[in-house]
Amino acid sequence: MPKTEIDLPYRVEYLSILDQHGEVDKNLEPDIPDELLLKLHRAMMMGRRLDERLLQLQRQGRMGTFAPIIGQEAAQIGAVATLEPSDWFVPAFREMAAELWRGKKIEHVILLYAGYNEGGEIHSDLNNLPVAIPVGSQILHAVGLSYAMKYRKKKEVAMVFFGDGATSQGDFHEALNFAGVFQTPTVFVCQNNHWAISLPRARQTRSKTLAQKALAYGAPGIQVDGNDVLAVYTAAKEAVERARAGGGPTMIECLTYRMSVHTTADDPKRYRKEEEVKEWLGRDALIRFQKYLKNKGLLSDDQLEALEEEIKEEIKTAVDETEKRMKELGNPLDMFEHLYAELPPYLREQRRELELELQEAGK
Ligand SMILES: Cc1ncc(C[n+]2csc(CCOP(=O)(O)OP(=O)(O)O)c2C)c(N)n1
Ligand SMILES: [Mg+2]
Repeated sequence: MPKTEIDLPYRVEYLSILDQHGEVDKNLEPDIPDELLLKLHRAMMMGRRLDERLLQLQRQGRMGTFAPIIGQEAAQIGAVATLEPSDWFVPAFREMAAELWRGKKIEHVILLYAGYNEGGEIHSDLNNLPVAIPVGSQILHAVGLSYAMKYRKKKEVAMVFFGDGATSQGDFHEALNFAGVFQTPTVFVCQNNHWAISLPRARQTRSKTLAQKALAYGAPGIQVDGNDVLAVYTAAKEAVERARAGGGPTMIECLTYRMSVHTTADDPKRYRKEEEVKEWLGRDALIRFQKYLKNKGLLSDDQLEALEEEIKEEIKTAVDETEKRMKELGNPLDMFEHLYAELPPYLREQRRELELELQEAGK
């Protein structure tokens, strides 16, 4: 018997609609209402400007460690914009722009990164999971949520975000396998920003794409230009619609770049070349989208300037109000709450000791 080729049901496509020069492929251009296009743009701008402000606050010692999103605005907003509020949004730890889209307040972003419990408050009216620091752990949670949606015969889907590094975790593979077998309504959004702290994408896997990993689990995988909000939106919309219609999971690999530090505790100059960063500067997601909106007559220089002002003002008000609120929060004794229903004796002892110290210091 001769060897024959097995005809696999999926191939991996690459989707790019708005190139880095702002030129749009008319055949692929999605039909997005003007109002939504401007909303996507505002959300991307807000993500970038808040990111810049948070970095300043951290450098001034007014906030703790955080993971900047700069460069990844299109991958986040393009994907999350295809969800309904009743769908589930499951972030990793670098999705601030998407979190704001899903209703998280700037105040909560700052409080969380400044170390206040209140920043991690669960809002039961929002179908969002909190930030997940253990790499890849949230992918399982998203599959569990979407399995529950299917079990309850609801039409909701779960969209989960993770990085290129997370695809090396067992959790990622278990989650995809379960999603494939049980055809859960899950959309896996991999933000391949080319780095996992100091480990480059090439050291993560020998595979040509990350999207192809879905194929082994019987799910479609697509690679998109993650700095092209139109491409991300198009791919995510198709994936969400398929999941909602009972067609099972999809993985979307967004090719993007981590323009800044891994976290504010990192110095990328020690492990990557400046030329690489410069190359990606030319592929900026915001600039090309602004060109597109200007060409469509939806955005003028004056409107852009006014929007910059409006966003600056919104951030300033949020920072001022949050810092005012911080003065009333942050009892150090809070650290003993929420882990045990009843504190073990050694922690009770430590709590008492700290309480006395605080009293003595007049705090
Ligand atoms: C299970 C686990 N191992 C290691 C870490 C330390 N760590 C934090 S982020 C990170 C890299 C993640 O890379 P990637 O998934 O590409 O996401 P990115 O940071 O690029 O957004 C590592 C190793 C962790 N938080 N959790
Ligand atoms: Mg990464």
